[in-house]
Amino acid sequence: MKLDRVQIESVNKPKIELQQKKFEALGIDLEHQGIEVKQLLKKIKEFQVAIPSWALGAGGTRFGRFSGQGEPGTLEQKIEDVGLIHALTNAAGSISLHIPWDTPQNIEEIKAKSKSQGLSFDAMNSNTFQDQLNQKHSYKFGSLSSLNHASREQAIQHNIEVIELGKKLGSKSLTVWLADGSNFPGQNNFQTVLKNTQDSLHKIYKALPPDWKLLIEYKPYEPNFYSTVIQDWGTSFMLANECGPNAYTLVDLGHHLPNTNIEQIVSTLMLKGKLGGFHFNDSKYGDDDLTVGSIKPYALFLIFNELVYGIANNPQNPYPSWMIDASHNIKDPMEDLTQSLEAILEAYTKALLIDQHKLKEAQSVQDVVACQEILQAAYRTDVRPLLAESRLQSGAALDPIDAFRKLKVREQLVKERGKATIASGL
Ligand SMILES: [Mn+2]
Repeated sequence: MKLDRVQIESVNKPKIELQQKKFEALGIDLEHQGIEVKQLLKKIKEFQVAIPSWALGAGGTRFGRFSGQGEPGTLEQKIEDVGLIHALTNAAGSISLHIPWDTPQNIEEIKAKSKSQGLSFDAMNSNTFQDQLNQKHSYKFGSLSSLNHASREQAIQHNIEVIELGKKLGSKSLTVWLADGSNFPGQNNFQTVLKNTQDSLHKIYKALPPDWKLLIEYKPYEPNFYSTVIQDWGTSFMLANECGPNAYTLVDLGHHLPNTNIEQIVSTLMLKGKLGGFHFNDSKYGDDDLTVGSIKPYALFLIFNELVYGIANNPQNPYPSWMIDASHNIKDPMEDLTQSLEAILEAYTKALLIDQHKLKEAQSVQDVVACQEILQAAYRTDVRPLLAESRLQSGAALDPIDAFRKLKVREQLVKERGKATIASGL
């Protein structure tokens, strides 16, 4: 299924008049503050977030999974779903593949399919956190950190194969997330498993093309509950430094202990030129993988403040890769992803409104009240008419969720695919 512009225009039409009034009013306010609306719109249009291939079906917990209907059963259908989200939002211009769940059978066909939907291939994701059918050596007690040399070598080889596949697809980065760690004190020698991981990552890094990035993700717990080998940004940063200049830290919002100051981590990594990528989601307690912006939208805005500052002031840091890494247990995954995209763009746009010059001035005279006023003036601005305008100018939907429902996208997918299809993934 594909949406054409005429269909999207038909649902936009009744909303255009009111949208124009709202956009005009906001524009007057912003221009009055010295903000160039045209420039702002350009930045919003350019901001693209990758959708992972495992996010198009219903997620689940270890207690169960409740399937939706019309889920994409093949990689082609997953690409189609991302294409539909992109057509409605103009914000999801790439797909991030998980190997082996979504290994393409025919590379040229998959490339043509994604091109026809206006999509490119973002980071490749390896998987050494579970055993695959007929796999020779188990990852039960670790992969890149394993004490078993054969398991370790197999995991390294898998990552190298994922790079080779990514090269054919036109991807430019490999994301490594390890489940390695221990469930009980005494189970692992911390130094041994860290050293093994370092050696393994180094071998993978050596197989990386010179224009690629190696993104090292960290997480403090789960599925191992006593320790994980790459537990925090410091460990990831250290391993990235040891690998070389093209290895970076990847921040996943859900991979922190409660109340961690994530914006400060972002700031530190960008100063050191080592923030390579970002996984968006939201959480109340742990790695809840909820819709972006559904729990802590102000924290997301503060993180974007640091990202925007870093992009403008840290040429030593490459432009980060953006991806949504959430799980959709009870909502329609496509609607849920659309909500996440809106929250990301809202936080980004609000961060762009911060008067950095005034903020620096207020900081220099320790005017704490003014500092807060400056941040919150940006945060309290309703930027939704700007986001809608950016979509309108790009041929996307003024209100993507409303359009998704009015154009009966899910109903059509159910007709095409049936009720009982199941997407591979988490
Ligand atoms: Mn992640």
